[in-house]
Amino acid sequence: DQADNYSEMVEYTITGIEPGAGISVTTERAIEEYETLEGWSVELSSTAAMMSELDKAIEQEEPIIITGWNPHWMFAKYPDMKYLDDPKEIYGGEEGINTLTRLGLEEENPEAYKLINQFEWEVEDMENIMYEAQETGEEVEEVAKRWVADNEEKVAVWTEGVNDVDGVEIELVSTPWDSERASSGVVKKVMEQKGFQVTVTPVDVAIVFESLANGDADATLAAWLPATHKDFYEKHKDELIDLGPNLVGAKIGLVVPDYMDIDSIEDLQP
Ligand code: PBE
Repeated sequence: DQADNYSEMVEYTITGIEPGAGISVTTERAIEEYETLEGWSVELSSTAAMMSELDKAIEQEEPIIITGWNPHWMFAKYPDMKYLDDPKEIYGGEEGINTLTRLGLEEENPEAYKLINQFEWEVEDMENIMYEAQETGEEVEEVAKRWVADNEEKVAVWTEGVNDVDGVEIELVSTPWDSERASSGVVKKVMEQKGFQVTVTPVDVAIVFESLANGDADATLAAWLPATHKDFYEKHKDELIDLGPNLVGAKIGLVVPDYMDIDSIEDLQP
């Protein structure tokens, strides 16, 4: 049947992103757990490479299965796409993006801790920054700075009760995706306005968790939980502080163009 053809046409390959991403690890697990994915593999390269494969496939109406997520601009650019059902819930349900800090930050740096703890925003906020950067070609960090200037009311809630400091250094550890460039860029700017000196270091997800656990970094705004970064979180959860979601309503999964006549990971063929 049609699903047979799709599986063969994509050469039993899911088009993925960077090997250091949570969604890459999760996809390896999906391949292990679903009988319909037996013998499949995930091609790992980069988000840009995946997006250009998607671009080509859609242009020629060919089948493609990508590792997709929200918030991202992929659904703004290609609205006719859908998540495949995931009855085993390998990719989780609704994800949040959590804020984590190293042990001891609250005691050693209460002003920073307070601000970081008060940071929360909505999918729409993050997406506005990502779309604008995508459309104008500006760096996400530049758009994030402008967002801070344009959203004084939201920012005021995060800085409420936070005293100004004089050049206190803060090391935010992050990941390289646009979503996290947006959140880290925004919080960096807000902290700088309070007198902090902020460094944002983008690294692989594993390093985000390791550097918090060993105290090299102060905090991250980039932990996708409970599913995407589950393995890393489980490994290090006793060596860090989880301040809960700074954004709710994120999602990850396998995504296909609407013209593919399948709905579930279980419609694929081994
Ligand atoms: N992502 C975007 C990342 C987190 C942010 C879903 C590609 C991942 O670790 O999979």
